[in-house]
Amino acid sequence: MKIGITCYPSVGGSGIIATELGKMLAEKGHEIHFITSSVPFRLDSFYPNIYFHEVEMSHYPVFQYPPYDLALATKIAEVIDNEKLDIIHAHYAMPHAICAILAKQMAKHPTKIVTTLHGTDITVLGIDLSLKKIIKFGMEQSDAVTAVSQSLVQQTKDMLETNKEIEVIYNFVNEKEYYKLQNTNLKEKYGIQDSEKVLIHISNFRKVKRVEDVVRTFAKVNEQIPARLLLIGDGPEYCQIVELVKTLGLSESVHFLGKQKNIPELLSISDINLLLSEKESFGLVLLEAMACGVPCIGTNIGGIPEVIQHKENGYIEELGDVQAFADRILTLLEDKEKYLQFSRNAINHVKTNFSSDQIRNQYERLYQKVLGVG
Ligand code: GMT
Repeated sequence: MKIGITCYPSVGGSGIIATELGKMLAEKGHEIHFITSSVPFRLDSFYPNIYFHEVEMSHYPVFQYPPYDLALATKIAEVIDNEKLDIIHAHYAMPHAICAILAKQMAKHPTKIVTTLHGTDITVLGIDLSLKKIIKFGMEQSDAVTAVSQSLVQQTKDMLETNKEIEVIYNFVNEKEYYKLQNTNLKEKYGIQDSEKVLIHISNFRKVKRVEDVVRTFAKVNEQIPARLLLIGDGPEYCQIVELVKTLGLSESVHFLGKQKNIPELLSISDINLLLSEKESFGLVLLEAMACGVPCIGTNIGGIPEVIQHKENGYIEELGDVQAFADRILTLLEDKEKYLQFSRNAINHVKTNFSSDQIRNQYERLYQKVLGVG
């Protein structure tokens, strides 16, 4: 098949999934065309059947806002016709699915549109009344719609009041990159003693990620056992979190590492991963951590309970219950046998339910279904 993929190319779960899926489909012999504003950051090496089409913008002073969405729609239409694309896979309804629909109408070559909902388009934009109608339009006009969790399907149906069929296709992790690395000397580099436990949180530091709860949970754990907290990522809450860490007197034990590429290595020196969000349609970082054998603590929110198996490979507690998060972490870290069992369960859970082959096959079957082949 000839498949066009449009997504946000920057760091973030949706960009990672779109790019890794493109790479896997290419490995299976499909021809992949990324149509984005810049080269997706995970497209880091050469693949003979992956093409990149940059959406170019002209900056005329007469436009108050550069019309990126229209430029994207035009580019998609151009690529559909020039490359005779069978499918456009849009990651996010807003604006990608809407641009794809416009492009389909402009193009001469017939193509089908598959849209994947990743969360923020529905959970945030969907409640903005000025955008609700157009998001609903983008979704309903797509030939097939998928969502990354059952919870997101339900939320979409409730918020957009739609009967459109939405198939759950979970996220996956690239097993070639995400596994526990042995003999890394990272702990030494950060001055972490073998006797210290390592907690990790990875996010874009948006308010919804509740990084403050992560720090407060860590403070409670650190009162009982020697521990360190690795904070990976950057975003709007960063400065406030730095202040909080100082106020709590934790500067020596909390490491702000900013945006990092060596996530598997950082996860490999970590004992527990925390994702305490108030909105989360899936939580790709949970899969990444579990693939490296790191049990996770998460909130009873959105898709998180579909990823963490409570009392099997991690714990789910109510949003904001910092004491409960800390108690669970302490129980797990103080019981070596139980910890090892959780760690093994985590690896098996990812292999069994979120393997890249399995998820790629699901997308492939969906493409074939909308094309009426196979
Ligand atoms: O979480 C974010 O703020 C980034 C956003 C994105 O565009 O990557 O993540 C969304 O899509 C990911 C991939 O499907 C999911 O794992 C995240 O849970 C989802 N974020 C939210 O729902 C807040």
